[in-house]
Amino acid sequence: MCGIFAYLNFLTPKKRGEILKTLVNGLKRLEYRGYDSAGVAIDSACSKDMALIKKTGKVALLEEEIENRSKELDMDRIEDIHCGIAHTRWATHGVPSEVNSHPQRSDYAHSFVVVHNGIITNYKEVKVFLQNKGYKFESDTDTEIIAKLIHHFYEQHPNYSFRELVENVVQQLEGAFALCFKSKHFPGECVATRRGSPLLVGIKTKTRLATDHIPILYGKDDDPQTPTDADTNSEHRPHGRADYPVLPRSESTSEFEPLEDKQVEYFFASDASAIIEHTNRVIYFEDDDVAAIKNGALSIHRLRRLYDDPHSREIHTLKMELQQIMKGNYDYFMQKEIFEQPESVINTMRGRVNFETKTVTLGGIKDYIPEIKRCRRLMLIGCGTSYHSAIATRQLLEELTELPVMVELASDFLDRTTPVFRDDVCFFISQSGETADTLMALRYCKQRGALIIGITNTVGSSICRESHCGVHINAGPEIGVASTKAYTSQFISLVMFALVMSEDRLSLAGRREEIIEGLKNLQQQIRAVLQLDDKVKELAQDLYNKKSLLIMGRGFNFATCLEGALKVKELTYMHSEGIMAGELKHGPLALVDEDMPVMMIIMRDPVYTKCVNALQQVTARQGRPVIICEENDDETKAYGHRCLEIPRTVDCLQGILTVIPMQLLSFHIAVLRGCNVDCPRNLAKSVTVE
Ligand code: G6Q
Ligand code: GLU
Repeated sequence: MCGIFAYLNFLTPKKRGEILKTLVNGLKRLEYRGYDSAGVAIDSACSKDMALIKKTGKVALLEEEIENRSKELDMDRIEDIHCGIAHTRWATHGVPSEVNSHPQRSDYAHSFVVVHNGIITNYKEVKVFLQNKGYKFESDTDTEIIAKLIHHFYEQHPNYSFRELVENVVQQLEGAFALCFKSKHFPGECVATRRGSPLLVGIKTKTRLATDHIPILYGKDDDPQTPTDADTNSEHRPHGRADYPVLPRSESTSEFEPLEDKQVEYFFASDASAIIEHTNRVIYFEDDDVAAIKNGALSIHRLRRLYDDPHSREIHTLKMELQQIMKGNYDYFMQKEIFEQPESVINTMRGRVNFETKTVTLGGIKDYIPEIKRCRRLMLIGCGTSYHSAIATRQLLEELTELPVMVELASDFLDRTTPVFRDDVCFFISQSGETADTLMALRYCKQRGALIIGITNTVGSSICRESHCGVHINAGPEIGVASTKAYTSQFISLVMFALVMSEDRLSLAGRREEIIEGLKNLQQQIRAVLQLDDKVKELAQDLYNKKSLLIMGRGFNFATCLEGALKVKELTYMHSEGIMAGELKHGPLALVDEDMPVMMIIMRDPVYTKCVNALQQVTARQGRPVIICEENDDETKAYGHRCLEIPRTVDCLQGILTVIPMQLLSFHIAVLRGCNVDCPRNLAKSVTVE
C-alpha cells in the first residue's frame, strides 16, 4: 500500500513551484498510506529531460530537498501544459532508499517513469526477459520492470500511442497495481491504470462540466462477448518465444472533451483525500481501466467488453471531509484496519500461495530452506501481539515441521540469557521491525551463530536489515497503535512457512491440502465474521461498564484469548485476562461467579470436549459465558448467555477468524468508554526502548 498522486494542468498556466507544491501536498495527504520514502517527477526546467527528486523518509524530507534544489528547478517558470507524478512508498520489494523510491525509470534518459502501488508477482520472469534484451536494473523493486517494459515496447513500436503502450504493459503484469506513467516522448500526457489497487481522478474546470459520465472506449468491437481462453493473459506471455506479442492497434474514435476552452486540471490519486482540496468531481476507476489524458482530454479504455460492462464511468461529486476520506468512512484507523483484513490477508498470500497447484513459495527464505530443515529447533521471538501470532501457530509448526518449537517473549528470553546454538533457527516477529526488545534478542541470537529470520511488516526496518532472510507480511501500514491486521498477516506468514517446510512430506499431503483450501476461503470467511459487527456492538453495551473480562479457550484458539485480552486491556483500560481453559481448576476458577464476565471460545476441533468441560465448570459456578462457537452449533450455543457464531475453517486457521470478534469487541468497548482508540494512553506504535 502506498500513495500515488499525479497532477496534469492543461492550458492552465502554473509556476513550476506551484506544480511541485501541489504534488508534495498531494503526497502529504496520502502519507498515512505509506511513508518510508517519497519522490516526484516533473519536466526538466532546461532541457527535454525530466527531473526526478526522490528521498528516503517522510514527505517533509522530500519537500526540503525540493527547496534545496529550487534554483535548478526554476520554480518561477510558467508551464502552460505539464504532467507531474508523485509517490509515497511503503516498500514491499527492496529497502526504503532513494534508488528504490518511485518514480522508477526506464533508463538514464527518463524516457518513461512510473509510480506504482501494489505488488507485481511475476516481476522476476519479466526482469529476466528484459535483462536478456540488455536492460540493466538499478533498483530492487518489482516496479522497475514496468518502466523498462514500456520502454521496450516503445522501442519496438515507436508509432504506438502512450495509452497503447501501457495497455501492452499491463497485459504482461500479474499481481496488484495502480500505476501512473509519464514520458518525455509524450509531453503533457499521462496514462494511469489499476488492477486490485485503488485509483481515481479528480477533474477541475473553470465552469461546470457538461456531462456526468465519461464513455468507455472498448478495444474490441463494442460487441459484448464472454471471455474465451484466448482472452486470458497467458496467451500473451513469451513462453520461450523471442518477445511478447503486442496487441493490435485500436485508436480511439472519441474522447471526453471537458469544455469549449479546454482549460482543465486533472489529479490522479490513490484516494480522494489528496483530491478534495482541488475539486469534488471525481471518477473512480475499475480494474483494467486504462485512463489516458492527451491534449487535455481524458479517455477511458478497456481492452474488451464483457456482457455486463457499462458504457461509461460516472463523474461523482465528493461530499466527504478530509478526515473521513483518510479513514475510508470509518471513524478510527483501528476500525478501518480491522475491516481491511479481507484484503490484507490476500496481500500476505499474493504471489506465494498458488491455489491451483496447491503450492507455497516464500521467495525471501527459499534459499535457506535446506538449512532450516537441518536445524535443531525453531525459536519464535516477539513482543505483545507479535508474540501471540507465534503462540497461535506453534502447534501447526510442530505438526508440519516435526521440530521442537520454542515461543519466547523477547524481554524474558534476554533476561534468561537463554542458550542458543549455531543450529538454531530464530524467527523475530515484529510489525514495526523496530521493537527494541525483539531487536536485542535478534542480535543476541545472531552473535551465537543462529540463522535469523525476520517476519515484519516494514521493509528496511532494523529487524529486516539485520536478519539473514525473512518474510514481509505485506499487510500495509498499520496506523492504529493496537495491532489488528498485522496479527492476522503474521499468523498467515507463519502458516505459509509451515507449509513450505512440509512440501515434500507425502504423509502430510492431505493436511497441507486442507490448509491451503482453508487459506483460499479465508477472505470470504473474514467478511462473514465482520458482519457480526452489530452483534458485537450489542455485546459491548453489556460489558463496557464492567471491571474485568476473562477470555478462555485452549488448543488452536488459546492465542485468541491472549490477544483478545491484550486488545481489551490496551484499548479500554479494563482488566482482562486470557486463560488457558485447561488451567481453570488450577486457580482461575476461583474468579468465576455470576457477576464475572466470561467469554469462551469453543470450536469443533480436537479439544472441543475439553472446552465443553471447562464450560460446564464455569456454568456450575453460576458463570454466564458469552460463547464464540461455530456456525449452527446449537448444542454448544445452548450453554451460552450470548453467542457469536463463526464460520468453520480448518482447525489451525480458526484463530484467524475467532480473533476478529475480539478486535471488534475491544474497539466498541473503547468507544463506549470514551477511550482514545487509535492512541491508547501510555502506549506507542513502535517501542524502541527496552
Ligand atoms: C498491540 C501492540 C503491541 C505490539 C508490540 C510489538 O496491540 O501493538 O503489543 O504488538 O509492541 O510490536 P512490533 O510487532 O512492532 O514488534
Ligand atoms: N511494490 C512496490 C515497491 O516495493 C510498491 C510498494 C508500494 O505500494 O508502496 O516499491
